[in-house]
Amino acid sequence: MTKILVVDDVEDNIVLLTFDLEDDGFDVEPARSGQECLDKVAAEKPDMILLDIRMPGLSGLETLEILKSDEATRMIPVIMVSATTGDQSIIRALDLGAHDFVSKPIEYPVLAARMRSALRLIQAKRDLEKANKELERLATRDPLTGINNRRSFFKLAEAELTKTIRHGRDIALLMLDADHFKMINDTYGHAAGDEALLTITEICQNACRESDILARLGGEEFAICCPDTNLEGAYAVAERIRQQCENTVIEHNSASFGITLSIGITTFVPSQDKSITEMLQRADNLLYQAKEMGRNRSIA
Ligand code: GH3
Ligand code: MG
Ligand code: MG
Ligand code: MG
Repeated sequence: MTKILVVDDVEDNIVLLTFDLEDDGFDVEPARSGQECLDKVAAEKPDMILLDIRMPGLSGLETLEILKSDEATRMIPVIMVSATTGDQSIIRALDLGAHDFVSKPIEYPVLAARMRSALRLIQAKRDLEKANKELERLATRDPLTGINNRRSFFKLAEAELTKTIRHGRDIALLMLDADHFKMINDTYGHAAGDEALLTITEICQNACRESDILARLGGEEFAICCPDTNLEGAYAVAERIRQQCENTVIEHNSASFGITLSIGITTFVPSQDKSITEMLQRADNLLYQAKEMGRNRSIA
């Protein structure tokens, strides 16, 4: 239900408006002053505010200015209610970000039409925000696991590396690859393989800090960038993940099987590394060694 905060210092005005608004199916919340409006806006999260201009204490304009300067309330559409048609403060109100205005005495059908217009606008804005979020997700996330994709990994890890270099701190990189993954697909089917990728993702997520950047680089290859982490710390993370995988049984349909990981670990070498690419190359070489040495191991 659409919630409307009706702000007016005169009780009769609130009562009359509430009657019409509720008749139209709106949920009405009254406020008898600018201050009460500000207090209620946080708690009630109205979809729209009808704001009287002339009020003792905080005026409608002052209230509007506060609403529009606060990130949390800026987007709520405000329709000003002015005492007379020639009210100069209407211009000020529109400049401050009011969506629209109506004059007293209120002709309810006109107000209702203006409210519908404001609600259409706010809906369009919401749809746009949602579409933008979805685009952002598609561009940065791996569709199967929901973690960062390769592109997002490089972007985030490069930014982290720049920060680390500036502050002379540590940064570590892990490269992980599932062992004999082709065999899992061939034996249990592709869907079981996908299930294994989800299990690996979850194990990595649980082993990581909030500040670590976890990504699926492609296929059955994952990478983790760990800021403020030295080789010892990174090795501990790798081993935690590797052992957890080794000890996890994956169930898919009636099959149950295990999965192991080979992991290459490296830290930033100032004399060699210009970017994440060099670090990743080194981690990949170490990963290859781990495979050569019999898989299911971490090599730093
Ligand atoms: P190794 O131990 O040397 O890493 O052997 P491997 O079989 O894991 O390596 P290989 O690169 O030969 O095979 C990787 C397999 O991963 C082949 C491919 O079909 C599978 N794969 C890649 N992406 C996906 C995916 O999204 N889902 C599933 N189920 N399998 C995938
Ligand atoms: Mg008034
Ligand atoms: Mg593999
Ligand atoms: Mg691979």
